[in-house]
Amino acid sequence: MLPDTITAIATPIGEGGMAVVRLSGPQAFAIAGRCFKPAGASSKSPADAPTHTLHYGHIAREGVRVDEVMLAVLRAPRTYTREDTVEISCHGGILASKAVLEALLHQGARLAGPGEFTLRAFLNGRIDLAQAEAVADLIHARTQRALATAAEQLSGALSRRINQLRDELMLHLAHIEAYIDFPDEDVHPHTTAQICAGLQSALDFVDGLLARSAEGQILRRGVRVAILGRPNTGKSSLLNQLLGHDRAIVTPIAGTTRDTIEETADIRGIPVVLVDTAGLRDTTDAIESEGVRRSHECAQAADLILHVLDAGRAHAPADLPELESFAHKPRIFVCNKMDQAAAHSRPNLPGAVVHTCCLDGRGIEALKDALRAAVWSGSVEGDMLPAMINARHQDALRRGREGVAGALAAMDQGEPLEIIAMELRLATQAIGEIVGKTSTEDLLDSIFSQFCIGK
Ligand SMILES: Nc1nc2c(ncn2[C@@H]2O[C@H](COP(=O)(O)OP(=O)(O)OP(=O)(O)O)[C@@H](O)[C@H]2O)c(=O)[nH]1
Ligand SMILES: [Mg+2]
Repeated sequence: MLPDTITAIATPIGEGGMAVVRLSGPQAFAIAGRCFKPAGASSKSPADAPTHTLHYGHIAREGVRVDEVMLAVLRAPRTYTREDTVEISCHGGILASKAVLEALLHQGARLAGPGEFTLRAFLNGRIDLAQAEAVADLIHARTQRALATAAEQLSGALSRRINQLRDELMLHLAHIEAYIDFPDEDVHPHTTAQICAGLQSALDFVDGLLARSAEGQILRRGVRVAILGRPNTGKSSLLNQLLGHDRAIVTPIAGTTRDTIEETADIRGIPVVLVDTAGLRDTTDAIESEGVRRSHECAQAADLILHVLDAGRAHAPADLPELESFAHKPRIFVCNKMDQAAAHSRPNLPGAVVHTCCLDGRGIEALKDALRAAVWSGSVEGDMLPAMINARHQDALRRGREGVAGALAAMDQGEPLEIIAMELRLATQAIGEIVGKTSTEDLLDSIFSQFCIGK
């Protein structure tokens, strides 16, 4: 149990119907009791209230009524932090919730730091580190898929598999250490074969998780997709089609779009930041040429390029420099205006091609599929566990993999058992870091400082 009692406004700052102020720690009921005046027929003071009950009343500070509230009493250990917790639902709006918060601070609570409630949940053993990270992923999720994956991870899906892996590695390690303790005994070939098979399957499992790490990054950060091409090919029309509403101005005049336009869309569960750009051409117009410069800049920053071509026009020599200048990026060629009578097919495009018509939306669904296929790693199988593998997990998995591979190689080459044991110890330690079996204060700081206050 941590000594002090922390409090924070858990809802976003701003005007709203309601706000929630949270209070957690050993003094939660005493502090809340000094501020709360029960008013309902069955409302009680927090210290006398049964757990998981709701009470109507007022928050007062130095005898002055501050707000009319509903107060929830949640007794340890069945709470978010595993500590005694009070949640006060007060009126929304910056001042009302702040007044309630100040009343609690005045009675001896301390203002919580970012993520401190979740940190306590971790320190008190309710969730592990991978689950704590999933809380942040869940809050920041921008698509249904990201949300579902984070929820799965929060429920412990990844942690269970990681713990299982760690247990298996420890078991192999224990076996080997037993042989080290009895140097006269030779390792039975059957045991060696068993350990090798076990380590190999551990390796496969880690590789499977590492293969999903790109997915985690995509779900967390999204992908940047630049829509590029010659003027008037239908880039802005394409943006509007992908968004499902008329965001950008569309006209038959070449050079309509000057500034870049950025919008986020949920495409097949992936958060995609679409950037519409000015049509690429040589121009003497100062504004347009600045637009063209920005288009090139967008191409540089993008993860993927949608290169829009006018299917109604034959391949123009002017297209060539652009075809080459984006060749280093993953790209999809969008042959737009497929409805035009003179529509040409472009057989020699160096990459995936999708034909679209932005007037009636033909080909847009196929384009969404192509987009998903281009950014989602092909190596991932559908029935594998969904996981938000982040950079920290990735690093730990890589080190774990190195240890397991090292142990396997050492066994293969008949190296002393001590070497194998050392490699396995490194591996179990690295794998344990993912769920926080081994963690440092710096690491906890860096993880929880990314949370919002009140979580
Ligand atoms: N026939 C036909 N016309 C289209 C299609 N898509 C767009 N257009 C028309 O083409 C013209 C140019 O469309 P925009 O979306 O403004 O083209 P853009 O590439 O953004 O042009 P700039 O911003 O000038 O570079 C408009 O008149 C659109 O209505 C299509 O699939 N078929
Ligand atoms: Mg445009």
